[in-house]
Amino acid sequence: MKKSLLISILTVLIATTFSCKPKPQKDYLHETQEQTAERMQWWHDARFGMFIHWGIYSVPAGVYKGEDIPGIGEWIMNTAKIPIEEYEPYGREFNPVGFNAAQWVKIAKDAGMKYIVITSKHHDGFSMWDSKVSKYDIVDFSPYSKDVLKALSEECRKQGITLCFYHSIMDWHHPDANAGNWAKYREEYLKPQLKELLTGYGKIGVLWFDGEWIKEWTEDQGKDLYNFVRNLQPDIIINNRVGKGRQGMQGMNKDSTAAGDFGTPEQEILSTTSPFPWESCMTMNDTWGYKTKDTNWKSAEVLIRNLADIVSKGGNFLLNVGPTSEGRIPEASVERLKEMGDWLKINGDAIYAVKQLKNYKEGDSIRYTMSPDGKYINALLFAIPGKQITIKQVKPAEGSVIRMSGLDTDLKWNWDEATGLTIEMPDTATLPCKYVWVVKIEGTEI
Ligand code: FHN
Repeated sequence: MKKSLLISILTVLIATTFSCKPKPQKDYLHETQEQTAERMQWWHDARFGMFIHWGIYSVPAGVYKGEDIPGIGEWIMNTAKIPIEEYEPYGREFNPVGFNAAQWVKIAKDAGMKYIVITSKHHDGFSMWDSKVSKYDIVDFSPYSKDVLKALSEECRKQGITLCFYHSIMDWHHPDANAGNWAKYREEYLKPQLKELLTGYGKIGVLWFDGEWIKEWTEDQGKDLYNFVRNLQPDIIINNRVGKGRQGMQGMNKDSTAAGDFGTPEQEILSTTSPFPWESCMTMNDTWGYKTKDTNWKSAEVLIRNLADIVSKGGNFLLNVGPTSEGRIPEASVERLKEMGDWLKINGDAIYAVKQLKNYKEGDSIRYTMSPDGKYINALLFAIPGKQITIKQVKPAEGSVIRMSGLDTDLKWNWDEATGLTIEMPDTATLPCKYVWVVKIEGTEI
């Protein structure tokens, strides 16, 4: 090749590679309903995910200067009014030598969870990965010095779990995260950090924003951030806290123009179904970040019923664990997750990838879901009050085989127009699980 030609090719290559012109952003805010549905299918099918609130707030674990600080653990800096110089030393102490990514992912997987959403940065501003635009991170600031998000991303890939990031827009530590310097913080810190997370850890399922209620943040900035994130990972799903649409803890949007792909009820479950996708996030005790003294655990029974209730209303359940500063998921959480996993091994058919019925419940103690092919209706029973149950909202197909999940005996049944469908229940001693029992009926909704 001639020298002059080689020089021209090299010049073009260098010019295109190092061009200062930013690539024009694609607008993802107006995709079609089909495009959105296709992008979100895996998430709708998944139904159950693990939320992980983990950061240097697990060091004080709810106690400051010997005093128990009320409220949620990850807010201790704010609640106890700890100045930055007194809070930073928790980062110097943070040394989670017991952290084992393989074990964490396995706990989620055995619980029947399909995705993990972990705090990359919470409101206290401490980054849980090796950020290039900050020294206030687990690698540069803490004795542990390892990138836990890297370890988790590799393990999630190995074990077939989708990794997702929680990221706080608000930041109590960064000097520019205030009204005067907000634009600088946003462009030179928030976005570069997100770019690191979205380019260094493989495919991320969901970007779960939070801290959007501060006055500096606007819906326009939210829409810009939505596009920024999707331009880096076009298939990613983004919650509605990217913008200003959410109405408090109820979590759903004020109007249909708000940015974000799903609503985020917090510590509550919608009272009915919604045409807009939603995910209910919830703690197992009363805190997101670890607190030594919070032992107010919900029972496995409550958690399993919550899952059934949420799924019958078309939502997802994002259930939180708050690991300790040593890197361990509290045993009480592990026990409950194990029970949920055992229940899902038997009854997962009534949870994963199911469709909604027109009427998701009958009375207070029956919830319904439908198999993906629409052939079966699952009645999720919160109680078995007698030897038989009668339900009015399902008409069985002729000759339908009706069974309880986990048992391979056919249940006797009778249907008539006036009384409905009466099904004989198995003997209590033979019930395959606890708390919620699934009866699978080939039939249609009335
Ligand atoms: O302030 C946070 C809180 O610490 C926690 O992260 C929850 C999880 O949804 N969200 C915020 C409050 O809405």
